[in-house]
Amino acid sequence: MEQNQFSLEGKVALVTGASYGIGFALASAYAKAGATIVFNDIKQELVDKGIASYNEIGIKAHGYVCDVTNEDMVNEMIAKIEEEVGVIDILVNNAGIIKRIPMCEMSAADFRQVIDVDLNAPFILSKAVIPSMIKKGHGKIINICSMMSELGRETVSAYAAAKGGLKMLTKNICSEYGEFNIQCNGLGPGYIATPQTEPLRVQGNPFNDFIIAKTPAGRWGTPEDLMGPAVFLASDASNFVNGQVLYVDGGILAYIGKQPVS
Ligand code: NAP
Ligand code: GCO
Repeated sequence: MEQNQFSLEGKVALVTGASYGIGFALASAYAKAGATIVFNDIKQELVDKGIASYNEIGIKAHGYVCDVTNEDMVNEMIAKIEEEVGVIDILVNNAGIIKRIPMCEMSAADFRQVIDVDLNAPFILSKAVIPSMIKKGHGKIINICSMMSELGRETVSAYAAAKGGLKMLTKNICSEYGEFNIQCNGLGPGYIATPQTEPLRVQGNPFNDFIIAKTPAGRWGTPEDLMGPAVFLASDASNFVNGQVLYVDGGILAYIGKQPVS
């Protein structure tokens, strides 16, 4: 076994949408494992806020303003990163949105916007980094999937369609580029306490109790729960793991749910 095959020393990691939330936690884990951190966000003020947050925990992060759905902006950002920081070894397609609307009340524009950020953008980002990964002889692409890559629920039709598609994009990148020593895997968080799920966790929302009853761990996950699995997928320790989705869900996908007390 290689010396410390979990080390990311000398690697450049781009985590999209990582000013806060899950992306921030993953980028912080990568920095602690030795990687140089690059992230983007849609607004300069969020990039500045993100850089300050990374600085607070002793991480010098490189931040770029980029809307991941805009292919020209993405290509410009990747070129700038390669010039200013280095070729990207690890790409985490983390940026994502959700719109919780009953399907028959959802506009096609809203549906398209979710697909654009959660599925089209990972395609755009992956297409932008793969050629340099091939030249370099290795690469890691990690797509942030979801319980909704496997399950549906009311009001999240666009999100589930996107995250289900993202699971299949993951398998396809594995199939098409595995021969170039590029590993593309999904990381599937369960229900995690971040700004995205805040509306579900507010006091008195029955969904909060539902998730706790549905999770063998009996709690919401935290971004910190994802850090170790994310380092594994970004490191040499997973060089023969490809096209998989690693679910970090406290057991939700395996469990029918706590029996109601009669
Ligand atoms: P979050 O708190 O809402 O953060 C999402 C991040 O993505 C924000 O920084 C946001 O920036 C950025 N973003 C959104 N649209 C963007 C765009 N077009 N271009 C660039 N950046 C964009 O979400 P989170 O909970 O950390 O989730 C991160 C990822 O994990 C998402 O893909 C989500 O689907 C997935 N996930 C979350 C959970 C969960 O329970 N929280 C579970 C499974 C999977 P702005 O603030 O500028 O919008
Ligand atoms: C929802 C939640 C979920 C989580 C996550 C679960 O409304 O059901 O937002 O979609 O964000 O994706 O893995």
